[in-house]
Amino acid sequence: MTERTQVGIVGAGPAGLLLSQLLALRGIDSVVVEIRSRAYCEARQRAGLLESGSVDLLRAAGVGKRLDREGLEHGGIYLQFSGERRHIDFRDLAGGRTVTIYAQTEIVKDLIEARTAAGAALEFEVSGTEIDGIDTRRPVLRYTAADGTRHEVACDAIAGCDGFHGISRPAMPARALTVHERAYPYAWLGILAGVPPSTDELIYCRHDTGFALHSMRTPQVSRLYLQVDAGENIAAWPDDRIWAELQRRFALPGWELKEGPILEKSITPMRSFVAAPMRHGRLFLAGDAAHIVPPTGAKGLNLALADVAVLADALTALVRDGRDGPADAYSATCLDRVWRATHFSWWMTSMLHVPPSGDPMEAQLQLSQLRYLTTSRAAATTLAENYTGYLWPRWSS
Ligand code: RFL
Ligand code: PHB
Repeated sequence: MTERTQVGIVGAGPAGLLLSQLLALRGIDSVVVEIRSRAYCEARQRAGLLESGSVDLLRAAGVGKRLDREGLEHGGIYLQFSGERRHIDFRDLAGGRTVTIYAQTEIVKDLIEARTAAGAALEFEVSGTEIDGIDTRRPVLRYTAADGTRHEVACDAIAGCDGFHGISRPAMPARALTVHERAYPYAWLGILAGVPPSTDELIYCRHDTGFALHSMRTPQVSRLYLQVDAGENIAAWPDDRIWAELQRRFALPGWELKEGPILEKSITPMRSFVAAPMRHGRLFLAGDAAHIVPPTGAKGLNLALADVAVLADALTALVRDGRDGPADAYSATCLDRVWRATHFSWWMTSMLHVPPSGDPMEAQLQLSQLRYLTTSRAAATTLAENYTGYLWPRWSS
């Protein structure tokens, strides 16, 4: 079956769904194809923290209603180390800017609902996704739909929003791409717990036995993470061991970590990865398809959404107005912000995690940096400015 659309989009994660929504606001049609089921996409536990630029963009995209009602606005974070917990006040340090807790699962649900209500072409459970002709003005997206029919869609451009393990990045000629990569010698064990958060704002904790993070999803559900060894097996972590380790790392006189049923647990490896350029011919990469950061800076989802704001403008100019300039600038515009976030995420990660070597020199350097951050306004401002979002692209609908 041969069809026609303006933009073919691979992947219905936050990047692909938001791109389809923003393009629709500009009157540009798209086809989104996704290998997983709708239920799987809506349940996959991932990010939870939005920069204010992400919140503004989702509102402008027309999917801000539930976010405004249910999102939890935070004006800072806590840094815990050497048995002390110190607050970093973003409102004061970053010109009133804040961050918002609203789960990626909820953003994906809101976007799928909006796209579906608009009658968009959104195909779940596809297989055999292929991209062809990216060096021409009429690239082709092929896939087999859930009902077994093979589709061929002629496009003006294709957006690869299919995450780190997708097919889009490998569809670019290897010689055209430069890859920068770093693997970290630890991983995160994350849990979702059916217990009200024990804190009003996130706690990033450096402990001699490893990093821990107390985040949340709702006033009833907590999200917590523990540094574990790279390659660790989840079977080695029964619930009581997880809580015992969380209790040990977060311990503070006069404060209690409340425990509850563990609803979900998983281990995530940590890596930094940047592939450049983010465009070849008529194929454009956005989000995790082009770059990965370790989660310590809470940047992955925010980078994906910001890429899409730039890409929606670039594609509007290219396919609707016949102007090449913004598409030509797309990769460089995004990579500036991507490298800032890559540095920030590496810096937060290196400052808070205990290397397997247990190097005492490293420990002293980390503690000195943490004391500096919590005593110098200049140092704290650097953290606040990056954490709340630096270099946000402008979006106007
Ligand atoms: P996604 O979400 O991976 O979506 C890609 C989609 O493409 C589909 N796909 C294909 N579809 C069709 N054909 C193919 N051949 C396909 N191959 C793949 C996939 O099924 C999927 O649905 O990428 P996207 O949209 O770029 O979004 C990126 C974010 O998901 C990611 O960066 C964040 O979750 C990272 N992240 C965090 N980011 C933040 O900004 N703040 C956080 O607090 C935060 N916490 C986290 C995180 C990631 C984590 N994990 C599990 C990696 C915490 C964790 C634990
Ligand atoms: C989360 O809530 O999942 C979360 C928050 C902050 C991070 C990473 C993950 O740095």
